[in-house]
Amino acid sequence: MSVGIFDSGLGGLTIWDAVTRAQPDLAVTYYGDNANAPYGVRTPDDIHDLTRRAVHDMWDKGSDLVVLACNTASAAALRRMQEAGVPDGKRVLGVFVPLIEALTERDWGDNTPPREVDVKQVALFATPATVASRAFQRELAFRAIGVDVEAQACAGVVDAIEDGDMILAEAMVRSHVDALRRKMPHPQAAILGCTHYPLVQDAFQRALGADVKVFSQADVVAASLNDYLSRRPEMARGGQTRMLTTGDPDLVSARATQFLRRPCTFEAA
Ligand code: DGN
Repeated sequence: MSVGIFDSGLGGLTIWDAVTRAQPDLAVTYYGDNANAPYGVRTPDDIHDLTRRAVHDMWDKGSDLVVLACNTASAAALRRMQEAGVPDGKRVLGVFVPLIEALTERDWGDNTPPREVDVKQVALFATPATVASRAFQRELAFRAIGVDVEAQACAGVVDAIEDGDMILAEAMVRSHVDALRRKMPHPQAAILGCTHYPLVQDAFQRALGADVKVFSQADVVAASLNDYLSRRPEMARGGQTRMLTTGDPDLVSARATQFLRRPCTFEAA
């Protein structure tokens, strides 16, 4: 069975890329719900229903462990799906907990009591939908982690990256960092809470300065998945690497190859 990586569209390919480079022998199924993308403009109920349907399809196709690479889907669907209960032997994970673990340098799965963390001022950069959901702050509060989070909704950055206009994307990053600094002048760490931002990570780091630790979701999720599978090897035995889409496979393959600058061949889901 392969490990599943789900995204509403192309963005999760940054995570797929980091995972497959970190673990070349791991079978990973990427699943893009391109027919229904983008999720960012949909209602939380709609995002939950679409995500739930796709995850069940991935479980049926042999990925017992599914990672929701999309922040928008994680924010709207993950906790609801976990609370509703997942079938025996199946798992669905999101992207916020690995980020929190990286930020606090500890594993939050063991219910040990909270402790003081060194980082106190955290900047969160994400899409307007993720910022509006406050899911990241909710997960921090759930674990009683006392850090100040200032969120900046980075309207336009995803579209500029998808259009391949990196000059515009980087200019937008600078302006969003300026806007964040007006609210929080001296963040100690920055979370890039969107699948697309690893592609402009250097621009974020330059705009924030070398003294701000930038957490890239792709690297963080790849490291966390590696750790998770080392403790549960049965979730990753066998299977094959493949890319599935609910959209038009030829169109999605061409756009994905351009987006990731790495050959991508999709099949119909
Ligand atoms: N995949 C989405 C995310 O990580 O927030 C970005 C794409 C979108 O929703 N427009």
